[in-house]
Amino acid sequence: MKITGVELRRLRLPLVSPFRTSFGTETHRELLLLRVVTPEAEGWAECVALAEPVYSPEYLAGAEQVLTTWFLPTILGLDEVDANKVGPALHRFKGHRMAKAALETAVLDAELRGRGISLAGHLGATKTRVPSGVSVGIMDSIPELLDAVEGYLAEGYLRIKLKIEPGWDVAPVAAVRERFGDELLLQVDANTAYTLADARHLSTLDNFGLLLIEQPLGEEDLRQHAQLATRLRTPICLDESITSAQAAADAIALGACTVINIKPGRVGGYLESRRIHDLCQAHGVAAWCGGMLETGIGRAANVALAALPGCTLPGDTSASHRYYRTDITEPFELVDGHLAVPTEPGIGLTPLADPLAEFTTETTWIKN
Ligand code: OSB
Ligand code: MG
Repeated sequence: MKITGVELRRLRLPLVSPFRTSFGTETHRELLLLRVVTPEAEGWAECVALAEPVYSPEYLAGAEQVLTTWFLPTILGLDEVDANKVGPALHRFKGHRMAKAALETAVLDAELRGRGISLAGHLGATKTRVPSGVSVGIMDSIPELLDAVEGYLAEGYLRIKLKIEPGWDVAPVAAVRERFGDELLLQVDANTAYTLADARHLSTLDNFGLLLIEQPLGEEDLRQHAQLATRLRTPICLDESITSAQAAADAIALGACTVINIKPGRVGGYLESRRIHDLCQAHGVAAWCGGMLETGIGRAANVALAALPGCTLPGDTSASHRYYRTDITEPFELVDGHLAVPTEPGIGLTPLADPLAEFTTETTWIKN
C-alpha cells in the first residue's frame, strides 16, 4: 500500500458535563483526527493526547508537531506501507506513543478496509458485544455523586469507577457502597494522586469490596506499587505505568499489579495492545480496555480491543452520550449494559460530514 496523503484535523467538542479527576477538570475534548488516504481505501484514527500534559507527558500540540515534523515524512517516504511497518519505521524516535498510535491505527484502518476485514476480527475478538463500565468524575458533594451514579445505573452500566484523590476517597466509596449495595461492581482510579506514605489510609478502602484500585502511585513507581500490594487486599490495577508490553511484563514480574488497564494510545497502538493482552492472558492477569474520552472513531477501535477474550473485566467503553450530546460518528448506544462490536471493515465507523465540519477547528492536508 502506498499513501497518497494524510489529513490532520483538530476538533473541539463540548463534554455533556465537566469531568474532574485528580489531574484536572475537562469541560471540552480537544483532539486530533488522522485520515490516511491510499488508492484503495481511507483510514481514520483519533489521537488521544489531552490538550495539557497532565495525564502523561504527551499533549495535543506536541503530538501534532511530532507527527508533522518527523513521523509523517518518515511514513510517507516508504514505498510500501502496512501497519506492521509503522512501529519499526518510527522506532528511532523516542516516546510519543499517542502520536505513534494514531498514525499506526489510521494505517491499519486503511489496510483493513482495503482488505475487507474488521479490526475486531483482525485482533482476534471473540465477543460480539462488550460489557460497559462508566468512569465517574470527582464531584462537589456526595449527594451529587450519588445522583450521578444512580443515573448511570438506571441507564444500565454494569460497573462504576469512581475517580478519587486525597480528600475524596473513603467517604464517597462508603456512600456509594452503602446506597447501592454489595453486588455493585465498584472500583476506583487515583491517577497517581497518592504516595506509599498513604498505604495505611488506602488500606481502609479494603473494607468496601472494590474490584480494584487503579494507579494509586506515580507512573514510574513500579517498585512502590509492589510494596503497596503487600499492604492492601484490594487488587492494584495499573494504567499510567503501563507504557508498553515490556513495562507490563516488568510490572507483572515485580508484583506491582494483578490487573491491567490497556489503553492503545498510551502503549503506542492496537498491535502493542494485543501483545499486552496476550501477556496478561499468559500470566492470568485480568485486563480491560480503558478510555480517554474518545469520540466514536477512537471508541470503535477500543470496543474491538475490549472484545478480545483476555479482556475479562468491563471497560471504560461507555456509550457516546455519556461524553457527547452529538458524536462525530453514529453514536454507540448502551443495550443491556453492552456496546455492540463493529463488524464492518476496519474500525467499522466513519465520521459523519455534518458533526465533523461543526467541531473541526483546523485542517491540514499533507500530500505525498
Ligand atoms: O485514568 O482512565 C483514566 C479519562 C481521561 C484520562 C484518563 C482517564 C480517563 C477516564 C475516563 O477515567 C475514561 C473514559 O470514559 O473514556
Ligand atoms: Mg486511569
